[in-house]
Amino acid sequence: MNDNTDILDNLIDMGVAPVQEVKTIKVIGVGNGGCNAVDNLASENIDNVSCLVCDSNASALSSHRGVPHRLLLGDGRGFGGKVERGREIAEEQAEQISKAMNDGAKIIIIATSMGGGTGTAAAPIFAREAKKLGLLTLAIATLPPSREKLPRALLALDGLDRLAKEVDALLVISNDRVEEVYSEESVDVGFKAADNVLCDAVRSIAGIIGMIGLINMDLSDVQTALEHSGVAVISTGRSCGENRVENAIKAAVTSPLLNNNDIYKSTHLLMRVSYDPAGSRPMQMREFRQIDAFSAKFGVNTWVKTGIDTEEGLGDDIRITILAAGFGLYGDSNTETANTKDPIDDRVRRFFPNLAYPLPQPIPEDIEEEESDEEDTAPTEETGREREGKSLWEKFSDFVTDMLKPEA
Ligand SMILES: Nc1nc2c(ncn2[C@@H]2O[C@H](COP(=O)(O)OP(=O)(O)OP(=O)(O)O)[C@@H](O)[C@H]2O)c(=O)[nH]1
Ligand SMILES: [Mg+2]
Repeated sequence: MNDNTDILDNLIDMGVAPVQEVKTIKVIGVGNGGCNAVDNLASENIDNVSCLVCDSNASALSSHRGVPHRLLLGDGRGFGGKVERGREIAEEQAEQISKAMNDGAKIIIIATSMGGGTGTAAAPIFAREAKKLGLLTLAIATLPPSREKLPRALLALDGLDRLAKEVDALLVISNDRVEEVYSEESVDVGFKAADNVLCDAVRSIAGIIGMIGLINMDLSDVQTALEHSGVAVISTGRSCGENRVENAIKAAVTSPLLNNNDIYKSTHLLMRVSYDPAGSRPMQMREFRQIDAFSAKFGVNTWVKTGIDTEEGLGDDIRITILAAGFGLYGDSNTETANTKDPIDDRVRRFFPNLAYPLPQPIPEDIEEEESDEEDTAPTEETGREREGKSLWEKFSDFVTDMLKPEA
């Protein structure tokens, strides 16, 4: 990674405002899954990055010894999946949340696992407060595995929606996918791979904003690319050999854990190309053609910037960092909702492919009674979901939402 200390020293010499120990990027873990990921990241000590962990479970929070900045939500006993309670407490502590982010950082990256009471509730509130401070705000969220069934899936999707509305850019990782891709590995390796999506994104952004090269990119480029951008892929690939540029790009964009099928619908694309001039194969002009081939897959109106820098130690490898943003969470080309008749159905199918569907029988009692008022409408897979404007799915969702409401 490039070190810009010299430049900062010069600024001081020139009498420009004194440079404080301000880190441009602040990564915040919210809830158990998010804190674990940030704990992993903190051990990497990436330049220009500070970390904060936030949880409602005091003992879990104190276990993250590698992260000195911690914020406890509530009384320390956890929210036990009660998202309404989580939201209430996080709102009460909104001022504290805001203060914790207001230390000169310019980019906030929130890591969280959707589906529990803490991350689902508090992550959108962190994002909202960060936006109020005028900070570029990203989130990386995992979704619960299908085995945790419908109530948690719906809770997670609702949380994801709330989060998507507050952040500039969002990366989504499905735990089902992690288990599928790493099915032959230990749990530790699988979860580390999921955490590595966060590490990779943070390293990539820190690398781009710190780069000093033949063609530079900086914080403003990252801001332009990610502001109000919807879903993003931020990743790095490295390769050697004949088609090393093409292969490095492939490695960066085909991360099996990201829902990045729609990457070519991006509105913004930043590419950082790094090579070692002292290696036996410094980058050749003709290798730009491999970058062109990738760029050609994007629409003609995509805003594209390519930065190039050199890095000792890469040898004959080329490393490519890709930041592609502006494609929608639900496959459309902007952030908001899917344009389908039954968005809940659509999202469950998209994000929880292993969840038994259509809904398992029997249907909860109160819904069954409502259904039985209608004549000759024994639910079939097709018709049962779309009656009276409110689908069975939505009714079930209402039922689950009521069930999850905290007792008065
Ligand atoms: N990938 C990954 N998923 C996790 C991890 N920890 C929990 N999860 C999943 O994330 C979802 C939310 O769980 P937690 O993060 O424990 O929930 P929380 O935000 O702490 O909320 P409460 O404990 O309910 O207050 C669950 O579906 C878990 O299966 C983790 O370290 N990595
Ligand atoms: Mg927890």
